[in-house]
Amino acid sequence: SEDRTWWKEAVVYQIYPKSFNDSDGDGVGDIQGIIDRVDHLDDLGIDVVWLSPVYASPHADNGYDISDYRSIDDRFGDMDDWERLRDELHARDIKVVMDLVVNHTSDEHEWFEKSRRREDGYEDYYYWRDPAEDGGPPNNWESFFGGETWSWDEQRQQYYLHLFDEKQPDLNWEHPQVREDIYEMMNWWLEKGVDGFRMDVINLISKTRGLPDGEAGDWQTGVEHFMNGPRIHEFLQEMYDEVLAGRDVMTVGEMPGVDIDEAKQYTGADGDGLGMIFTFEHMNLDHDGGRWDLHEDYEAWDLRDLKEFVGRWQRGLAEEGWNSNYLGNHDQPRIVSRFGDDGQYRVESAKLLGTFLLTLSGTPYVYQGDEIGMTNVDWEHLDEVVDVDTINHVELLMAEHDIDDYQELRGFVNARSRDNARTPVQWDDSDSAGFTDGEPWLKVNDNYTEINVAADRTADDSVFEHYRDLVDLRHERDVFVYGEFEMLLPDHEHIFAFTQSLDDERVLVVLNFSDEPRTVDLGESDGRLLVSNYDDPATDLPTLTLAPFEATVFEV
Ligand code: TEU
Repeated sequence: SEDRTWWKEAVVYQIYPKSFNDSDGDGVGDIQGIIDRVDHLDDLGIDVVWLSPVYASPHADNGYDISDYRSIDDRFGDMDDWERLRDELHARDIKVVMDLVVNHTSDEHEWFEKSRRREDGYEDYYYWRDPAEDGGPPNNWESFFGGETWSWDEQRQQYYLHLFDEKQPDLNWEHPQVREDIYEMMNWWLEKGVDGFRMDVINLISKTRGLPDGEAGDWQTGVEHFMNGPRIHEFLQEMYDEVLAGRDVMTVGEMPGVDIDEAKQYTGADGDGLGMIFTFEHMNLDHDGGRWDLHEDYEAWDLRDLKEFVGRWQRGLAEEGWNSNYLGNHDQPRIVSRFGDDGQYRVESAKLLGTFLLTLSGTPYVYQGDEIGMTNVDWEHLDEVVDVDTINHVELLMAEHDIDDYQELRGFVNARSRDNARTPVQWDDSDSAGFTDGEPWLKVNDNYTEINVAADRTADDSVFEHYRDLVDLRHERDVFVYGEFEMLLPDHEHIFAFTQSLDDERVLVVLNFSDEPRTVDLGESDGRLLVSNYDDPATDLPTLTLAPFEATVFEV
């Protein structure tokens, strides 16, 4: 982390294209819709856009099931649109990072179609197996979306492996030609001017040879055979040599089930050549086993666990590797509903979370809509939900717990569903929140008349403006990017306080993660206020009385 580079200093903004902005009234967001809103991004001051998949896809998983890596889906536009978007972003000094989904393709990809016909050269592009002796699936691995990881193919008369949906068959990375095809495709996109890749579940691409049964445990059965598998480092190093070496690009590997030592292998100086990874530890704070394990208190989490996690990773990658910081994305509930208060203190807590995200060392990722404090949704009926992960898990839970009325699970779904983050961005208070002139593909949150970009940006206490100020501050002061993190009050249940130091600069961040006033002694006697989310901030160091969800940053 001693080497300074643009992507370490960048603030990344994630766009989920289906839900961002619709320009043609078909109810689905599109690339022209993004172009129409590029100034919103520019005003926020972000440096990089990570675009969730826009490639040709049947959308069984909203584009994470790709049928052609080299074309743009009709829903979103065409390659000319994409090139115009690239140019509009580049003209504003904003880089564009594409989602790279290469653990699996769609079953409608021509490779899969050739493979199921056993066409010459394509027989082994995927994991095909005969049934087990009892006629059932070849092993006991469980899917991320619940249920089995094997589906029967009538045409080929064999099972194929899918760690996600049955329409997302896993590519066989053992086959050298598969890897060559992927590297060639990556090079093709880099030559078109993309500035990097976010690599979808990239630590799942190597599976234990022979695909043996997994041990049943707290998590999905089989993870020990497909997370950080035996050839993962070899494959990533090869990708580095074939594609990334010598190019000034940003890479971030999405990696469920990774610890700090592994993170160093993936991103460290003598590692595999990735820039950074997304870890999931903090996404598991509100559940023990799987996120869909039904238990009481499914919304409860403990700030001390978050502190333990953040402290460990901030320090763990301080010398080697690099942190990427996120609180939410398109797979998670809305951050203000999960970690803040989406009622009385929505504005304050949305700003507190922004303060937190943008003052940690590492590269921060802002998810669309969080810059105005968008919230979770009430999923009144299951037929309002589109997400395959939610629907599958609800069906499994109903069977497993003998539930026949969705209403018994509604609260749990409201807390967990990925669709919370996928509702259309609320631009203004007109019909469908200004997202579309048509019928939106997923319902708009009812609160759009109150919570929307137009209203927020004209309000005195704008969440957007708070984010923008923090982005500016981060650009001005390297201490927020490269600082050395030190936790204060590690055992406090409600206050998250830390300092960052770099050379002779030091900053103190104090966050009250509760809906009550809290008084703390920080042991710092002098400080100049840099940021606050209240009009009358607490500034009397060393003892501060913080209002509910008050967030304060000092130079000390
Ligand atoms: O997500 C992978 C992942 O591990 C999860 O966040 C997953 O969505 C969750 O565990 C389901 O319960 C990535 C993408 O971000 C996600 O949108 C895709 O659905 C998935 O890979 C498959 O491509």
